[in-house]
Amino acid sequence: MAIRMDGKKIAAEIRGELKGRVEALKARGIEPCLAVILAGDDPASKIYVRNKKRACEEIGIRSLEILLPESVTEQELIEKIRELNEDRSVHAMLVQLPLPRQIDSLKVLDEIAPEKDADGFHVVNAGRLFTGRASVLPCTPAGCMELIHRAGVEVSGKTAVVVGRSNIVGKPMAQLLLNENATVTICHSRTRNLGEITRKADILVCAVGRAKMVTGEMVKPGACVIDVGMNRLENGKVVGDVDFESVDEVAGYLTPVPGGVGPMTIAMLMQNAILAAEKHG
Ligand code: NAP
Ligand code: L37
Repeated sequence: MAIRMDGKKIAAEIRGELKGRVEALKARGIEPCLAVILAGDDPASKIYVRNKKRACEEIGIRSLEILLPESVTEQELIEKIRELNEDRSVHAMLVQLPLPRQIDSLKVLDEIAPEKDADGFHVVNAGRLFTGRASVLPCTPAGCMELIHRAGVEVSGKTAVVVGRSNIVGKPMAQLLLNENATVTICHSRTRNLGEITRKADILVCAVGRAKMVTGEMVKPGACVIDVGMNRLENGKVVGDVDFESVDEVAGYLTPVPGGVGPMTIAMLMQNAILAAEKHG
């Protein structure tokens, strides 16, 4: 059986650590505030936004929830972002993805003032990450790195494989692993012989969105396997991209779903919001 990387527990520890930083800000007269924009009614997004709001409440960050209808126009959304950019009491914001299909996400994300970009998705922050300058890190990849570090898994010199190449998970994940001197391969929907490549990985990160696609025979014995996937089955159960039972037999370290990367994503979001208030409060 693999060692469990308990994101739920580690995220709770991190939130505890962050409370002190919130108190220090409040002592300076700054109440950190995170605005969360949710457009439309994607059911998964609603759950994630609710969990983000709860985490804010727990550690003392003011959260501002902005709900917009599925029919919202790109211009309306951009105007809301500009209003929040101007609002001195708002330190950080995020736009929950996916957005309704009439809206160009990249265009909208680039409207967020880079210093208030809690997700690190603004092109300037992405550019800073990819050119080796300090930057606000995308929450999910940052949470995965934190799990790897806290498990004591070495990264430098290791073979890492990331399955998935989205701007929000796969690409920044690969970059963070590269920054720590892993030898990184990125796989995607056109990759041939996926299993042959994943079997070489000392560190394997799966961010695809296909239930249980990574099975035990695709994993190197002893590998550290991070499951980013969140897939809701017809029976309502949430499972990852990793077939937990078969991979558990082979891997050295494994994250559960739920209770793995999800809570870490939120802990890193809280950290980004606090950092924004510390720097620009
Ligand atoms: P996405 O934008 O849909 O990207 C999925 C990636 O998987 C794409 O790069 C795609 O390749 C690749 N892919 C699709 N089918 C494949 C296959 N058969 N073999 C190999 N690669 C394949 O998704 P995302 O936003 O990165 O999210 C990925 C998963 O993580 C989803 O389940 C999402 O819900 C979850 N997620 C979880 C968290 C968390 O905090 N736990 C946060 C964000 C996302 P192409 O580029 O070639 O299409
Ligand atoms: N800002 N965040 C932003 N933009 C996006 O496009 N996808 C995405 C994003 N991601 C995000 O919010 N991810 C996320 C995923 C899972 C959780 C929270 C955020 C989470 O709370 N997961 C819990 C349980 C969820 C459930 O029961 O469905 C977990 O334990 O994994």
